[in-house]
Amino acid sequence: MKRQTLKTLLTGSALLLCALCVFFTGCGNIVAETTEEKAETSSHSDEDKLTIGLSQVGSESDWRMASTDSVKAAFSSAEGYNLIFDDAQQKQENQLKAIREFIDQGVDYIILDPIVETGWDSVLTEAREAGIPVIVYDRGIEVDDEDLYVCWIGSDFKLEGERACVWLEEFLASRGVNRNINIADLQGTLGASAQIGRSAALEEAVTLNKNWRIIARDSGDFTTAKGKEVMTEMLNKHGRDINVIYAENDNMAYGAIEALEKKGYTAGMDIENGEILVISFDATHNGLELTLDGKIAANTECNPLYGPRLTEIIDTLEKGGSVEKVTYIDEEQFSGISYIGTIQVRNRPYTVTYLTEDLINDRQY
Ligand code: GZL
Repeated sequence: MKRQTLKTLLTGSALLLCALCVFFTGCGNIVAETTEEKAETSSHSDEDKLTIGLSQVGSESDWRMASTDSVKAAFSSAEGYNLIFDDAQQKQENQLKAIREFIDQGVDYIILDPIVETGWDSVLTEAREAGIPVIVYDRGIEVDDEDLYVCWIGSDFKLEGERACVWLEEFLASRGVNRNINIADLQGTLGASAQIGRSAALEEAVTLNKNWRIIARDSGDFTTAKGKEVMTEMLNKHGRDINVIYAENDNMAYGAIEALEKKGYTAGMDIENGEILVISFDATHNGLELTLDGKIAANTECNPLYGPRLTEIIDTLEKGGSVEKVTYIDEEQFSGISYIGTIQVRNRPYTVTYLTEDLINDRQY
């Protein structure tokens, strides 16, 4: 029997059974709610739902997709929100346009993940004049008047970079590596606070380690494709002179590893025997799988799960409470080797978690 005919027969029986239930129990209307409809049905009427305008950077990376999933789940209709979500496709002009549309629509709150730090003063002034509070998350902004936004919650990107570099120092010392460390820096989107912080940490580490040099630096825009393209150009120019790749996010690390393996090089930790050591950020699922395999030597987490953090901020504001102007989130660091368990950064210990498959599978993203 064709699958479709069988399905039709089963559906008809199910409806007949429902009709009989209604007849005998006299219960209300048959509301054949699909799972999705059930999910959309909320105890909140539309009027008392908060309308949130959220401007997202884009969909450039695994991290970004996890971030989007988190905010969409937290601000769902079932949770009592009307979410207007805009994907700016990594263009600031799209974010500016979206924010102005949110203002025109009279949303209750604007939430912004700013692709770059600057260029927000005018549009945030318009939001303030419209009486709409702005919450900034993940990446940071630089504005003349800090009162243009209620608060910022995000990562300390320079600390992430310092943790990555101190781990590298510890690793090289543990292996007795004294040769020149020639680093290819795959930068994120230029002007993004994640790029600014991670790049600054590397520059600082190079001044502190006399045998470290940045011999190649270019932006891979946080994407796999651009990371591969830029890494290919770097390898064409520098070849095996490069012995460390500092990828400022996992997707560029994926691209870089593809590029070096295509040239017959090996991503690994045995620098003394020609392997190229890759440092990465984000600690996404695929990034941690590569870290477990040793293709990424150390991966510093940048946690994307902002949904619950943002609803908590809005809940506090709605109750007339006050929130911290600046909140840094706690983050972890991972490696596939077990013998560097703690590092000292900014005069305090930070744990480096030894990765296992179970640990990776237990994570939320
Ligand atoms: C950092 C975040 C960065 C990630 C990238 O918080 O903004 O943007 O590190 C993402 O993966 O594209």
